[in-house]
Amino acid sequence: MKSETSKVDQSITVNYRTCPLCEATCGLEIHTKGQEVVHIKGDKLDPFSRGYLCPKGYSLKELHSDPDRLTKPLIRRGENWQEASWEEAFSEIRMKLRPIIENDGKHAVGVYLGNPIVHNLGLMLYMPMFLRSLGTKNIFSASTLDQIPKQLSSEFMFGSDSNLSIPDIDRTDYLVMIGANPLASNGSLMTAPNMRGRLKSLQERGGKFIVIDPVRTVTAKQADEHHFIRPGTDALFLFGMVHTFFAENLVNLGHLTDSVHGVEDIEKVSRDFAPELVGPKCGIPAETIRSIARELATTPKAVVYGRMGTCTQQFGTMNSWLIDVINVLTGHLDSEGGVMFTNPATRRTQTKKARKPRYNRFQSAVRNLPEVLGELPTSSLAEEIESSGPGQIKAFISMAGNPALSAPNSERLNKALEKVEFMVSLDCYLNETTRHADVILPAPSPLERSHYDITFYSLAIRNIAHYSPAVFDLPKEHKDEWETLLHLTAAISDQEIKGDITQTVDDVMIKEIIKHEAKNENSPIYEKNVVEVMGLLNERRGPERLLDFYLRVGPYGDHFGKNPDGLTLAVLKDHPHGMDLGALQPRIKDSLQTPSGKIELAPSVLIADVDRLKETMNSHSDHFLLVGRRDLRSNNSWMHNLPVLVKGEDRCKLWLHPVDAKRIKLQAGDQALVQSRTGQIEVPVQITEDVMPGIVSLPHGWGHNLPGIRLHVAEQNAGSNVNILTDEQVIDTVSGNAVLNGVPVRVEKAVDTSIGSVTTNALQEK
Ligand SMILES: Nc1nc2c(c(=O)[nH]1)N[C@H]1C(S)=C(S)[C@@H](COP(=O)(O)OP(=O)(O)OC[C@H]3O[C@@H](n4cnc5c(=O)[nH]c(N)nc54)[C@H](O)[C@@H]3O)O[C@H]1N2
Ligand SMILES: Nc1nc2c(c(=O)[nH]1)N[C@H]1C(S)=C(S)[C@@H](COP(=O)(O)OP(=O)(O)OC[C@H]3O[C@@H](n4cnc5c(=O)[nH]c(N)nc54)[C@H](O)[C@@H]3O)O[C@H]1N2
Ligand code: SF4
Ligand SMILES: [Mo]
Repeated sequence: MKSETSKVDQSITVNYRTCPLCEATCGLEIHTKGQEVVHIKGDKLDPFSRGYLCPKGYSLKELHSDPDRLTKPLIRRGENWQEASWEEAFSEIRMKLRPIIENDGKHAVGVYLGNPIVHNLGLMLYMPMFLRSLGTKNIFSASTLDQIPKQLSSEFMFGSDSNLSIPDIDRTDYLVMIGANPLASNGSLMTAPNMRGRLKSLQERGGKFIVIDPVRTVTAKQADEHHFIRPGTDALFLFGMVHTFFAENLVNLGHLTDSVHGVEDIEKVSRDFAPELVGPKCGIPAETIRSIARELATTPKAVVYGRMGTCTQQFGTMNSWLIDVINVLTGHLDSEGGVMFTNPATRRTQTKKARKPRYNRFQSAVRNLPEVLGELPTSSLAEEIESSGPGQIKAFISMAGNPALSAPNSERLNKALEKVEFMVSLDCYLNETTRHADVILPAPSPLERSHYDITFYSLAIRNIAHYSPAVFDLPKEHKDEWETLLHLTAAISDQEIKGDITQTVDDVMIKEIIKHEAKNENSPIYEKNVVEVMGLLNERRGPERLLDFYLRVGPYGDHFGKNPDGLTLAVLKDHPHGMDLGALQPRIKDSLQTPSGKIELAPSVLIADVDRLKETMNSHSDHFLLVGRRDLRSNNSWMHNLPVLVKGEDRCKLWLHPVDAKRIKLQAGDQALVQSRTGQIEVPVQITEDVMPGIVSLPHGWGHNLPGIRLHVAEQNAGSNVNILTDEQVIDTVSGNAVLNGVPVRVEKAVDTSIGSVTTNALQEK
């Protein structure tokens, strides 16, 4: 699987490859010499990123050569880790997992799926089969620490969570950005490299963008307007705008007039939220709310976009819903410069069969929380491990996830993970989560696997397709993760599977997928013979064959001969810098999958939730409210072991407004003791007017000071884990999503500053 290359000099090979680290999908130009990376820069010929990259793109060099990165399976033997062969590791897993499944049933196995899965072609393509064969309802993921509210509101409104509305930022003239900081995060649910450049272009063409955030972020500083908002009050702000549309006769569905259900219901519920009433609660003057609403309604190309900050709070689903309600009421949904639906190259043809929302089909055992899109809230993971009784999780599999740092009340989760009878991790590090495992299966370096951003091209602001071959051959003794998933599938199976698993199971799986597709009367291969299609596919196994299949039946595909000039994997390989398939086009009629065939503007579950908003409207608290913070050189919890990303000043600091600092007698550099219902940490203070008074901010993903980890660089600069403070009991009750922002905390000067940044709870553990 050597990459397409062009020779610059005798010894250097130039490889073109999409960066798999964040949602921006930048094209990289990677210079290698033998098995070493010499240099990484942005690929100027990539039609999407045009040479842009951030410091993390460059860090792939250090990630590839990180001596702490695992390359061999590890099996726990008493207190020690033993390197093992893959055969030993899989047979250990089978020996320990099968009895648990046989005695306690399939739901006794819990799974946690982490964020890097969506950046990994093999894991994305092979995970559904693995989860189906496991059959557990105890599936948890980073989605319920992040965007599931948006997925759920889209499932209700548009009939599917694959219909996420994406802001058309290259063509809009007016952007209201709520709870997002793309200049640090590089954008989310809005795949677009070089956000700084794109936002600048928006301004240069006479447009305007407004940021609504309790922090004056780097993005807010570039914006035309920034308004501080009190954390957790976005739904009031959004309802204030909806109210204004109706009160001032600004509703204009435009081209959507015949496609919307429930406008009257929205009008009715919005009556109680006049800007004059909600303004003081969210800290934004009524007149500002009205004027933003007016500008949104009267600018032909305008859009509201909300992200992390709007999802990870108690009204996450309501916010996600109201954002799309506003885009619909102003006629900006499915319209150029508004929010649009993508048409990715691997999009599956819909069966046109409308289905009910995938919601609340089962509940969690302890708190009875509703299932959302096949999974349960990660905020309930610890209790599902702790509480004995039917459905208790006894065995646990973590895949590309670090919930021991990423999930709320991580102290409780760490204790719970100690209790599971048997745990397997698929990961590249021995870290805060995988230290609890009994078997760790190593993931290859990102440069040793091929790549195609199946997820992010479905969230991109243009239709893009870019296939990257592996930069380095995978060493023989290693396994790519799709192979590992096939072996794991075999390991949990009730019958022992003999022979070459990566051949046999892979063939069975793809046959099933083709058979299913051939039954869909809207598919270009409807009623086609499965064996014939198999014969026409790329002769490779694994992700390449499956990707080729999806590309060929997709909207631009060759449709196995019906559209001979169409897309195949071979065509993509002839475009090493990637292909731009054009700007987003209106496609609502083709996208909607609701039973009514219309946009459901007022889903009953969401309308019913409005009472909860009213109940909290007058609540007061004398606590500080803690919000999160991302930094360009971070990637959640797992890249702090790379010197290029952690050198320089300590970034795990508590931001505090000068007025507050004076009041509680804290000075820059002091250690603050921060306490919440769930725990306490000590962190150094940074005083800044960039946070709203009453608000404090801390980044997540730090706290690399736990015993048993193997992260030699990260340990030097451990920082404190903010999720010791976040509360697993406080959730968005509709989606079960974690509340990671607006967490009530007390802040005071730490008594003993000699403790440094070590968390007090971690000290107890040591
Ligand atoms: N450098 C870097 N990039 C990343 C990541 C990373 O860790 N580091 N993580 C990746 C991941 S997994 C994701 S999901 C994306 C997230 O990408 P973004 O959504 O852009 O995430 P953040 O930068 O956390 O921005 C969230 C903003 O919400 C604000 N906020 C907090 N509470 C509230 C509130 O109640 N209301 C409002 N209106 N705002 C609020 C915060 O102050 C913050 O500025 O980033 C991705 N990219
Ligand atoms: N307080 C607070 N908490 C947060 C957030 C916040 O803003 N504030 N953000 C939340 C968000 S948006 C998210 S998405 C979650 C992320 O939560 P998680 O997904 O649980 O955490 P990550 O830090 O992304 O951990 C990724 C894990 O995958 C491993 N890994 C990396 N690459 C690969 C690979 O290719 N294969 C395999 N098998 N493993 C790999 C890493 O070593 C690491 O163990 O965190 C959430 N937690
Ligand atoms: S912005 Fe994201 S995709 Fe681009 S180089 Fe940085 S981490 Fe990679
Ligand atoms: Mo995320």
